[in-house]
Amino acid sequence: MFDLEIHLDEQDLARALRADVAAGLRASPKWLPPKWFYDARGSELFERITRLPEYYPTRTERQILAEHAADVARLTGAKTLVELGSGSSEKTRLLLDALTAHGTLGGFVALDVSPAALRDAADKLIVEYPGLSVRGLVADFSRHLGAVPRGGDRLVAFLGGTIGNLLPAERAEFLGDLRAVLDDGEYLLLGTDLVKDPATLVPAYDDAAGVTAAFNRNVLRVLNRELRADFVEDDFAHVALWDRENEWIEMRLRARRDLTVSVRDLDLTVDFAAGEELRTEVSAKFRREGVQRELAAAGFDLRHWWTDPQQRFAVSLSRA
Ligand code: AVJ
Repeated sequence: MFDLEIHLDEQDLARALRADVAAGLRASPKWLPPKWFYDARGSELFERITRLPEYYPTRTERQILAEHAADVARLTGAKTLVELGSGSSEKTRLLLDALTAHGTLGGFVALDVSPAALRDAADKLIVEYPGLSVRGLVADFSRHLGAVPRGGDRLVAFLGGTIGNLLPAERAEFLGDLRAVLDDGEYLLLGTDLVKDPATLVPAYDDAAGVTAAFNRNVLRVLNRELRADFVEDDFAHVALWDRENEWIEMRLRARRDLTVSVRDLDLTVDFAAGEELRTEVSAKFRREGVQRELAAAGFDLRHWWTDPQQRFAVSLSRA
């Protein structure tokens, strides 16, 4: 059984994009939120990133989940798995298998801004897990957590290190909101990329094949299509840098020369000086103490911390 609930329609998305672009391109320094990378082409480029030799997070998290999914099932005894920002729900199968084997699982709820991703994922899951009730919520995890159905001994999975794409204040708000929709004793499974040598970090965001550069520039195509802007992709260089103070990777687009860009649907003209940078993504890297502190501040008790042998990535299990 599959049911898709829309909490965010095309019009809401269009309105949010306009507001973000209007604010971000008028700001100094200029910025755009990373969520606008993920149209069909951007999602496809992200899938390719996850298979690059330099991009270790996806395969490392999968390895950790493969090793500990049975622990997660035993420790939580969850009846409902809720996945936030589920995308293709690929790593979810490890959890669904473990919870099915443990005998407790009844339902799966996937929340994502992309109805296409939810439909594709659900079509496969209902065949692979007969009897599982599958529900898709078209929603934004930073705005619609209230849409997650209550009850049912839930385990919320927020994987991939996506929490790192939120700024610290946004993270605190998100974790607080999530804790507020959970009952005492329910669980959060969180994937966080860890602080490590910039010689490993930077190539993960600036690969030799240029896939991440294409992914970064894809946001300009989204603006051209959705808001009738006239960005020329080749006018911008892909930049990935490690910010030591904040312990995050930043992706930027750097103007190769003086430019004037128009965004017709916003009646906006934007000047870029040669060398000027537009920030398109922050990807924070974490340490155990920081994760534990942020979770505790939101009312979560970090109970388990699992990593790979090289300590590149961590999956933690916390109790609400
Ligand atoms: C969405 C968190 C998995 O920040 O690593 C990949 C997105 N950006 N390469 C990340 C991304 C550039 C990614 N996550």
